[in-house]
Amino acid sequence: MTEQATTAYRICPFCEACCGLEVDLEQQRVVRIRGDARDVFSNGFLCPKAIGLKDLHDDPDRLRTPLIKRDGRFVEASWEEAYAEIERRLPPVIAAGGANAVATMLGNPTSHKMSLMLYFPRLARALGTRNMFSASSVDQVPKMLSVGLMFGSWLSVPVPDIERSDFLLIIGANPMVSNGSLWTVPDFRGKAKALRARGGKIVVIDPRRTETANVADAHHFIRPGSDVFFLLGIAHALFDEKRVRLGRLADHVAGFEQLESAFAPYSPERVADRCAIPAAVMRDLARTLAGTGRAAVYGRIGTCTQQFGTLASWLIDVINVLTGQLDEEGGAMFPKAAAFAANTRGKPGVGRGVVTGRYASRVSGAPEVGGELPLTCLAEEIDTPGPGQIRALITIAGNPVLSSPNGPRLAAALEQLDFMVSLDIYLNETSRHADVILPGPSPLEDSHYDVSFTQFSHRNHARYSAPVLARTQGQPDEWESMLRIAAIVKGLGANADIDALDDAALEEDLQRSAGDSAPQILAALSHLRGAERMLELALRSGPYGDQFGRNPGGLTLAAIQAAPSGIDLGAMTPRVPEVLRTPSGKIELAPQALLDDLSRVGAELAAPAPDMVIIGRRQLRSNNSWMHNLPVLAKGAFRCTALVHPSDAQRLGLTDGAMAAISNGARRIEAQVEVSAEMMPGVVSLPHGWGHSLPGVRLNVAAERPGANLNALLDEHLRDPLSGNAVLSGVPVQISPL
Ligand SMILES: Nc1nc2c(c(=O)[nH]1)N[C@H]1C(S)=C(S)[C@@H](COP(=O)(O)OP(=O)(O)OC[C@H]3O[C@@H](n4cnc5c(=O)[nH]c(N)nc54)[C@H](O)[C@@H]3O)O[C@H]1N2
Ligand SMILES: Nc1nc2c(c(=O)[nH]1)N[C@H]1C(S)=C(S)[C@@H](COP(=O)(O)OP(=O)(O)OC[C@H]3O[C@@H](n4cnc5c(=O)[nH]c(N)nc54)[C@H](O)[C@@H]3O)O[C@H]1N2
Ligand code: SF4
Ligand SMILES: [Mo]
Repeated sequence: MTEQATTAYRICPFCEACCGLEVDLEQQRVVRIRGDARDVFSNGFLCPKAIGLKDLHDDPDRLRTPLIKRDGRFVEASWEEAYAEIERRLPPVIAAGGANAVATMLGNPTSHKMSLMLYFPRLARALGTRNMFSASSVDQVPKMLSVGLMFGSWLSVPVPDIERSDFLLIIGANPMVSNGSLWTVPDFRGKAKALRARGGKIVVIDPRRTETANVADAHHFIRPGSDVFFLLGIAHALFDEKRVRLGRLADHVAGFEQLESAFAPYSPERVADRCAIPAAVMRDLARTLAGTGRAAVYGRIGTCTQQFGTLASWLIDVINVLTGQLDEEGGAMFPKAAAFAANTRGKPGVGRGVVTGRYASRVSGAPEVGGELPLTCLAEEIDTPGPGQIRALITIAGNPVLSSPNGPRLAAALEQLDFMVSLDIYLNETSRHADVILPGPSPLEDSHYDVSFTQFSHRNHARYSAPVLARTQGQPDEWESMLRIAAIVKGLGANADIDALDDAALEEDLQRSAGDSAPQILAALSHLRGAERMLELALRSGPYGDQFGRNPGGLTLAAIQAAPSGIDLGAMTPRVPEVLRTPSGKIELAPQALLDDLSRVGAELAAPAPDMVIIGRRQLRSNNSWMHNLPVLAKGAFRCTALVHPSDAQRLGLTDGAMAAISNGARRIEAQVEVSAEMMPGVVSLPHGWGHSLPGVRLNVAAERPGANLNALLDEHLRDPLSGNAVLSGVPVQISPL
């Protein structure tokens, strides 16, 4: 080590596990990345992706200056030129078409960037458009909706208390690879091992025998898209066998009386064929969940991205309630985040709840959910002429051309826009359509606090990362870029005083939330600006905060800054009824919209299984669409393969390693076959986020092995009608050898 050697600490921004990393530096260069053994939350765990932070920072393809498209080609530009171009072209679109003529699309990395999370609402308010889209509607909106209806806020997701649990039923999730989702649980492997070592059991329900199934006690194949039947079977069995016990929650639930009759038609024996899981398995699981000590049901992507996503998400928590496992130690519990959680604000125990459908999308009439419209409606809103048509788009850390069903239609639609801005660090499949690209700083040059994932963490904690490396001259924070665009939209011009704008917005917020104490609080925050100032406000007024002096010793930003490995805030504790924000102050077990949707289930009960259906999967050395350009992750065996069961391979004439055509009506892709007994017969699995062979992108490493785009095959019209979430799982396809 040389004299200049230092160690810095950074929360990994690549997945929801949010591991604390130790970054060794020499002369402002990263020489080593390890898990931070002293991290109060992740205790030294890391996965191979973390090492990619260095490659990302050093990636010559990562954008470091804005790009402006001139005569069809991108040229490097200064920040002033880029903002000037936005000022020249965006306001006329709004003047001509109104606020809704501009759409926004928020992608997944937004949730890993404090700056984007905290300031997008400012930009959205300035724009005032209803055309807001995000990756949430190809992901977790069904869960947000079900918990919103049941518990009163969109992010009140119960998570398994894995360290004290004796039994986990994991449905449509592969935390061994994904490292957990809507469940921030670094080192799932270690925690699963510990659970089993103390005599606990894990059961996995998945159409593929996954890496998680391999560390579980049992695995059952399920016909894709049929989780709702399986869950109804379990719920039915709980009533049928008189195993329902509400325990402490009995006083805090509403709608209980309606459940038994709602589940009556779905005995395990009746749904078994439909979901391809024997009735005895469902009955046995019902018994185990109700009878063993502490247990939790957890479901993720597989249970959300299907036509009954909201119902399946709801039933998971209904079963947790009916078995007496919700809000109990070792069951499914509510985290209590140190900052930003809606379920720690306002009056405890009661609230306005959530509503949907305050407006609908113009073309398909899809209801608004959580202030957003389904991402699968974006293309039609652009390419269908008429009043209210989208004419400009701002994408923020999103790559919907690869991540959203029927990407090719969306790509064509983006070409028709009058103007497009991408806040993105790459010139990729989506940002190539932009007129201006504004790159954010590398994560190593950026500070961080997990605004979202502290709300899903299996243990409460507060951790802050200061920038590890100095920023390139002139590189603004992403919150500044968003405020600049907001200023332009408000007619204040590209050179508006950003600090003054930031102050005014915060003052307005405080006026609403703090009333008379607003000036005092503002004064107490005056040493900070931007995202840090909002963080300080949220921490100090949060559930562990110092309440601006009223709770001496409580949390402040300075306190967590002084603890580079974080502050532990303890295991989850029971929160019902305080956590609830429903108008009734109860857990709504039987929201009418969900009961009504059961009629769709009844109609589907007899639907025959198609010959072949396609599902997705995630991979350890890959992250959605955007990490295939990092050499350390891209190396090794080719991963964008279509897994098929040996019996299907034989029947369809498919050979391991050979190419196959996969088609869905007129849509067709070509992918490399991998024959694997881990697949359920009749199901093919292909990862999403590949297909880096489109012209005009600057992803030199990814282009070497571009892979196939699963979403070029999927249908943008297939949605869960309640949540608007895309159907990505269980779509019928044909496969033949090339
Ligand atoms: N068929 C199928 N499709 C799926 C899924 C599936 O399971 N199957 N999964 C869905 C899910 S769960 C998700 S979350 C979505 C993801 O969908 P998206 O969010 O649209 O896609 P990502 O691949 O995460 O792309 C992230 C983009 O952010 C950029 N980026 C990365 N870091 C930064 C940064 O710091 N600042 C800025 N401004 N930009 C940055 C990247 O360059 C990239 O363009 O995909 C969905 N699509
Ligand atoms: N390494 C890595 N980690 C990631 C990501 C990544 O791309 N790479 N992406 C991140 C993102 S954005 C998210 S949202 C999370 C997702 O986190 P997870 O939900 O854990 O992700 P997956 O690994 O896709 O697991 C989904 C599982 O559902 C199964 N499945 C598919 N269809 C069905 C079905 O109809 N029913 C049932 N029961 N199962 C089904 C699939 O076979 C798969 O094993 O992962 C995050 N973490
Ligand atoms: S598990 Fe997720 S957060 Fe942890 S090191 Fe890997 S990518 Fe980063
Ligand atoms: Mo996601």
